[in-house]
Amino acid sequence: MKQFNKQATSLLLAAGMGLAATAAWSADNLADVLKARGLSQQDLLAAAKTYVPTGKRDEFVAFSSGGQSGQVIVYSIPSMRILKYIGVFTPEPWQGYGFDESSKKVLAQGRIDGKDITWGDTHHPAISETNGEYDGQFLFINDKANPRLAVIDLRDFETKQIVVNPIFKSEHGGAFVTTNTEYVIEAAQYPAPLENKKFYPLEEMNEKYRGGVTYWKFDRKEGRIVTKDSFSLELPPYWQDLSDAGKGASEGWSFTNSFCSERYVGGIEKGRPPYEAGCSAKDTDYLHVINWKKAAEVVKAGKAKKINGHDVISIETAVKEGLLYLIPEPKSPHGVDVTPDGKHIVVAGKLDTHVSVYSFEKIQAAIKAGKFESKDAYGIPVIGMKDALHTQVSLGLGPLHTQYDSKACVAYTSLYVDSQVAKWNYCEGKVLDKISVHYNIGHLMTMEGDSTKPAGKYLVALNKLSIDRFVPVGPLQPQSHQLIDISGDKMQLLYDMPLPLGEPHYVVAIDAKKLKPAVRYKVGTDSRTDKPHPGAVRAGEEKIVRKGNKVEVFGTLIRSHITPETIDVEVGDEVTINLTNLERAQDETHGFTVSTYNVHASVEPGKTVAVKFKADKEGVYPYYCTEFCSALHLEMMGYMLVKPK
Ligand code: CUK
Ligand code: CUA
Repeated sequence: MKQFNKQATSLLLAAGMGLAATAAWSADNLADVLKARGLSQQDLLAAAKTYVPTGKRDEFVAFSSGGQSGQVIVYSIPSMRILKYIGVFTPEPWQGYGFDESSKKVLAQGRIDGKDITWGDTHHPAISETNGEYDGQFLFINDKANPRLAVIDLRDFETKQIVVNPIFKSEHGGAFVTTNTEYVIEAAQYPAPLENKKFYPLEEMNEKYRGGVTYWKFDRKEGRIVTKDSFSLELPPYWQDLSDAGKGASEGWSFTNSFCSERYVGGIEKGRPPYEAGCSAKDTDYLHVINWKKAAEVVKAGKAKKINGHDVISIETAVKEGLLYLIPEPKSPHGVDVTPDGKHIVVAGKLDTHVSVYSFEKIQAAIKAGKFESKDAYGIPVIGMKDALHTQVSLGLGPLHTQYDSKACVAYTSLYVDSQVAKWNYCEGKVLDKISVHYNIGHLMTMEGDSTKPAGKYLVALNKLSIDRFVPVGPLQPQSHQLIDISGDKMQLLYDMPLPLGEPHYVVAIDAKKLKPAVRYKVGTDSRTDKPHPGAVRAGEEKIVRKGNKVEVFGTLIRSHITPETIDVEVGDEVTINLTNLERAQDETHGFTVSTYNVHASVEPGKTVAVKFKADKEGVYPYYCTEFCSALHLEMMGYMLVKPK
């Protein structure tokens, strides 16, 4: 603390003296500003640690789940400046996502049972990894409500693919990637019949309802998930929760928590206790320990069954092949987080004050020796808790999630009920420090903190409540992200950022230098397929082609002109307008819309986009560029003339 005050004071003095020497205005004197704004030396130090002056850039880039918005929010650290929203499961007008033809096709991949689903409940983003380290190439995120997974390419920060889980009805334990992004993992949440073809009453949960884990095969070269090479493991109707992939020592394995292994059938209307009571009756639930590498071989050997056209390893096969084990874990846990070296698996208690640190070595020894304390109701071998535990540490009320530091053995765990972050040593099992956060922290995140090489430095607390932190904006308040300095022995709170788009369950942050985003597309690219767009034309080749009642425009955009300038159609015509942005200059995006036809395109340099609609009403419709791109931006327009038939 002494050291800290000395630093702050010298900073204050240095800055104050510099200003005093050049400016006579009292308002420009640092000491006066501090006084006028009621700021302390500690505030000044926090500001100096987070302020990024104009022209300078942040050190880390964070990808936050957008929660109920179904989007991803990108911000940078330590300034906490928001850089971008990425439309994922939800239309996003600025990017034309859901308003142009190519992006509509991406959203349509997320149709379920023939229904368009244009919202999502995003929970867990995951950055692609090489050798367990973030490589900055791709981002994955799950949708809990409508079990889906999305692939975002970090060359252009665009959503490229949505896959629908063929057997789950909700999923939560994902997205987490294996060490070289061979697979993207997601686990079910609320059990349901896997086929989903037939009704079964809740009373038949034990027999007919199932959970599971899906391993989506990722083709890095194509940047897409290959559904036919993906598979799932059937699991009992224990309500699976968070998962993590093994790494280092535990590479080839994955871990999935559960709650409600009671398989409780509600509820009050049937004279039984409600779910929250019935699901917490037992003292322990099960950690699922899965050998996914071996599971992939079992699928290759043809031992999986097909459910809805998807390879599923039955519980019976998984047990026979030695793929699946259970370990008791204290009552209704939440997060499971593998340590950077892969040797330990940390399970946070939620309804128990402890974090339980399991040893992968001990788990393997028990498996090798065939030392199991019992089998569960589905015949899965159960390893004794004592035979697998390294240590247990009582941290406080409501431990939820754990992240790691660059310092050996140092972990941070969120305490939801206590509204605190606990810093602790998982090797020796002791608490090192605690800091209060405002309020009810869910996840927390350290820089690259779930990789094999955490970068340390900063921690972000993702708080569920922000009461009294920001200017009130009505009953629905923003979430809050609090930036904490973890470089010293004591944690220091630096900054509060409101996050106004949804509940950002989880965030991942990567060293900004690892990201290599493009500045423009190769001319004529369809950004959603990464392939040449069939509607692309070069300057001078613009044309309008009419076939029956189909009118197709092949146009271009360049400052400050839309070619063609007029489009003549007849009522009832189906109109497709392809537009290629011919700009070479960086950041010279043009937008495009046609009055009242609910279409919008964002056309970045090199991109080709198509919008499509039926010209169903006679009249005069201006179209124009929606980005203020030059002094003649307002002149960048044209007319669509819809004549009567
Ligand atoms: S969950 Cu939200 S606080 Cu979906 Cu990872 Cu724990
Ligand atoms: Cu192009 Cu405005």
